[in-house]
Amino acid sequence: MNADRSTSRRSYLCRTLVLLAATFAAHAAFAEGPQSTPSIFAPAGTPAASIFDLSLFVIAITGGIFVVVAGLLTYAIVRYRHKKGDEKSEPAQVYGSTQIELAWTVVPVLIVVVLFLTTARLIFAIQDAPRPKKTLDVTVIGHQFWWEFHYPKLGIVTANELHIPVSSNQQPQAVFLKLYSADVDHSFWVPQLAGKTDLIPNNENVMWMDAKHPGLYVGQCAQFCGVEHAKMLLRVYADTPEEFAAWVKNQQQAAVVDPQVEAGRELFARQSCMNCHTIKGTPATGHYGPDLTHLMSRETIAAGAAPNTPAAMKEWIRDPDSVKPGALMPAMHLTDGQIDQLVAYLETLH
Ligand code: HEC
Ligand SMILES: [Cu+2]
Repeated sequence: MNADRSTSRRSYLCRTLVLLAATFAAHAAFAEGPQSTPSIFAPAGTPAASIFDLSLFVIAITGGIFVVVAGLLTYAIVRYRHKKGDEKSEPAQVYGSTQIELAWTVVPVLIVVVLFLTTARLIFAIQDAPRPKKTLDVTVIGHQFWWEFHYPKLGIVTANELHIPVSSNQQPQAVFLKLYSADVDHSFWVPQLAGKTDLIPNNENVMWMDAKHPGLYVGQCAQFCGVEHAKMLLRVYADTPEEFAAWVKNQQQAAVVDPQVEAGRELFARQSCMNCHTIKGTPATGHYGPDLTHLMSRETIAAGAAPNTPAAMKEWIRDPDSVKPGALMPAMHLTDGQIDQLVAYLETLH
């Protein structure tokens, strides 16, 4: 009997250890760099890593509760199931027990308090983290259904694809974001780097993040903001210091002026494109849509709804709604020839 019990206890311990090891192996396998889909299981930044650790703690506690409750339930179902010859007898009738009721009230309250305190402590720890010496400031403005990024100290404006320098032990680097909205609530979420933060009209929110491995981190708007919310994707590129410096240098230039695409440039100014889009160094200074000065430095268009290829661009200009239903750029009813000229022009904006 005793021997039996200790073997089962040992096999239970074994299984728990295997499970834990598997969790950590998965963690380690994931932890190396960016994933192709948003993932909370592969933290690559300081805030994301502490959130991941907290979520393991929460899963352990709630998993423990699940095992106890499901175990007792299974035991009760099996042990007290209907048996032949039982028809006459009645189970013991219990009318209230102060002890049991106290236990199942106090214990859950304590558990909830522990979860609440650990979560609140982590939120404040992340928010109040000391600022490292090297920081990058970025202002993020949420729009239906795209992201506007300003780098106030660098004089850069871009959209949907955020470039940040990678953070290493030798050169720790953090990015501080100020978040605003031009219309409705949005939420900035790149799960491998940091937690969610909402962008709220007439309100400033702040958050910070760092990226420990170079590469592309994907995310998305995490707050329903209208018809095209699902295609309001986010891309954060963690560049090596050299890549980042080159990117900054290019973004600071005015738009390329290529005489070969004069027709397209004129068309852009004549159609109302320029009322909604800025192209630095040209009369186009609209702010309703993304800055197109360095459009070709982006890998996607329309907040990740399509790849940045000439074909997708043509389709986008012909009928934005067919690429991204509900997009707030109108179809301009242009001829194929005009669209070709416009795209030829846009393709020069490196
Ligand atoms: C009424 C304002 C408006 C006008 C006019 C307009 N656009 Fe747009 N444009 C937008 C908005 C808003 C977006 C972002 C849509 C989204 O991603 O949901 C956009 C996105 C784009 C993009 C993708 C940019 C990126 O980085 O994702 C291109 C390219 C573009 N417009 C080109 C044009 C051209 C060319 C014209 C003229 C034929 C034009 N737009 C006219 C509002 C406008
Ligand atoms: Cu949104």
